[in-house]
Amino acid sequence: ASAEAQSRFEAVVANEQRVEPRDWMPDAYRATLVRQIAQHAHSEIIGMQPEGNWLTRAPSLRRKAILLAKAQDEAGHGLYLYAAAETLGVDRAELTEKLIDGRQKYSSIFNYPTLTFADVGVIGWLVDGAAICNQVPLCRCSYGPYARAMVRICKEESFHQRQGYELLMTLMAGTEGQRRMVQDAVDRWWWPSLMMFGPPDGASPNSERSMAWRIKRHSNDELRQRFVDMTVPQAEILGVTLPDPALAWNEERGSWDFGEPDWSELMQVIKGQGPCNAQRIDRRRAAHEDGAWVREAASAYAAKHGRKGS
Ligand code: FAQ
Repeated sequence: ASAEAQSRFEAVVANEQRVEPRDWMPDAYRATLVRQIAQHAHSEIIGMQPEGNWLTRAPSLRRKAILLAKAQDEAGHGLYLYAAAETLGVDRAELTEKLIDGRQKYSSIFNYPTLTFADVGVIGWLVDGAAICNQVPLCRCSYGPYARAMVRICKEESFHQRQGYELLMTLMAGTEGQRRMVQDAVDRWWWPSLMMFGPPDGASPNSERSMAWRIKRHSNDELRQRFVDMTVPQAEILGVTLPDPALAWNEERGSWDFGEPDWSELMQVIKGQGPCNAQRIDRRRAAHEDGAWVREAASAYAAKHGRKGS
């Protein structure tokens, strides 16, 4: 690259403008974006599975319609994100192959099982809540197509978070058994939700460079703290206990102190040894193989259409 292209890129980033697909960019910047956007897209697609487990067993038609709409939104988010990745010169089919071969990652959180319907509410409240904390700053990411995709995704995530909270409010106003079910789901999802933000800053090899490039705007620990501060008052209103004896208001910092997540568990799950990793990938692979005829038909149709020039 010419020195001029390099300095133009640096100026765009420094001046809070957007880098666009046809602009020159460093190879490592492109590779970092492909990595993060692909992981993010894969997470949305794999993330439909834990909730999908409850689609046929939702307790009412209303709850079923809501859950179906949420899962459809997630499919849409996956598609916007794959489209954003394609503007960087990678092929969607190749990204899917890498996911099902285990060469690319997706969020650790989707490797935990959904044992009761309260898990659907807790995923909305905590998992979508964490996703919002992490993703709102990505609306200001230096890469234009990713930043723009995040605007719409965040609006829908906010809606998902509220549906989860409303579901939990309803359960908490129910029977003693329903309240216990909510507490049990909170106990199981709290720590994995904190792990969604990634390893602690000292063990996060990508953060520094991603922050310098203004892909990430805050460190993993900063966002985790923001999530805890946002969630503690919501837990109080809901009437559940967050399973962390170290949670305490820190007057000096104006923030909540909290305990240390089990980082060895996060590393195990990222390496593929979480409770549902194998099942999630098997299901994704089967869906991909079962859909081969649809892709073939769509390609044949596109080829025919292209020849006619219409
Ligand atoms: N799970 O150096 P860092 C959703 C990997 S929300 C798995 O800190 P970075 C909505 C990391 O990739 C979930 N892997 O990495 C929804 C790296 O490995 P690599 C998706 C993780 O990139 C809700 C290594 O560890 N959201 O889907 C995790 O600077 C409900 C070292 O880590 C996004 O993807 C983890 N938790 O920071 C859907 C948001 N943490 O790639 C359905 C965009 C770290 O070098 C239902 N992504 N790793 O091989 C990001 O903000 C960042 O990529 C982080 C990680 C913060 C996740």
